[in-house]
Amino acid sequence: MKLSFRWYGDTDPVTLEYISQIPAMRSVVSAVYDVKPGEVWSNESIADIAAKCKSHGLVFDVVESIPVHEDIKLGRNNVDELIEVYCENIRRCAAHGVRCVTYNFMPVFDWTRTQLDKKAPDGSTSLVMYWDQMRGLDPLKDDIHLPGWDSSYTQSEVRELIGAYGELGEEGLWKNLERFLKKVIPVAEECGVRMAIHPDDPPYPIFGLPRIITNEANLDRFLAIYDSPANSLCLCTGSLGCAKSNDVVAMVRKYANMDRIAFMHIRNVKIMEDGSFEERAHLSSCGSLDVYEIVKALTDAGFDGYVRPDHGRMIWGEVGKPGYGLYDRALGAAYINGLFEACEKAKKNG
Ligand code: DNO
Repeated sequence: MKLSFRWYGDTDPVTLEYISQIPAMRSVVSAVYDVKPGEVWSNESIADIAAKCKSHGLVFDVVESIPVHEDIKLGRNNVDELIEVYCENIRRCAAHGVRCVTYNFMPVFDWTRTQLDKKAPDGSTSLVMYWDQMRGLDPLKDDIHLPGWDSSYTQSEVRELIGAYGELGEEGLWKNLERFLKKVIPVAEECGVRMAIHPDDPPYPIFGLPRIITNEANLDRFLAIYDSPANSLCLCTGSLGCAKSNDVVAMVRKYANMDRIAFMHIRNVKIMEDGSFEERAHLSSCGSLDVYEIVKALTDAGFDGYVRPDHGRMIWGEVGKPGYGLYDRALGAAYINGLFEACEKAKKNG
């Protein structure tokens, strides 16, 4: 596996120097952040990220994300033009060494939580989604903002989008995803890039919006649309794992054996009685997922893709971007390194 770490660019308080000091760290996961969805990334900006990573002994070979414009997901009139811009961004990233591009096909909102700083008894804080808080939120009425969401939309635009997705429905969204893949994947194949779709987080409808990258049946359907390693998954254990019905270990085993996982996001979640969930430390014993079994499934399959420790808690007084501080993600990386070393040695020794 290739160990990687997300970096939000020059303004990220977690510097490349710190990232490079994490044992076995290899790749940087980043993006051009000052461009809106639907615009072309400048070669200079991509080259600048690559050069900065290189100067710290790291490789910029994973992009997260090239965002998919809402008009592509909605199949609106300028969709072909927007898909062409998307393809151009893939070509440009590939020319600067990128081998994996992460994206999602979630309507309007990326990941959704109801609180970003829930305090645990030990004083650490983390992101949570509690149903009783969720029921009080209505994006049609309230002006809600979360760091994972595109903040460039005004509230009335959000309202309009929600209405349009309601009319489109799940099958309409599948159709638009298919149109996107049939144009984008051949370009990715040509330039040696693996596209990695991120599951919907959480993997069930929220605010009445259709969500389709949610469970095994839908992942099968997604992969069958274009049968190529360039059309792969970013298998986020925490996103899929917050629905009790998803057997994450079995999913990792199946898709790793098919060589359809390009990127792993590894983190743990604790599912509560009512289906609410809390993000926890990465260790199996801290949440509902068996992270050892997940890593074992990967090593059994000879997985050689990218892995990053996903969301950490805020610990040791760190202040920063929720989910993306240094300390707990670095502990996650150390844990992941340990699991891989143990599983790989056990496999070798039979
Ligand atoms: C959350 C992330 C997601 C992910 C996008 C991929 O922290 O895992 O925001 O980057 O969904 O497009």
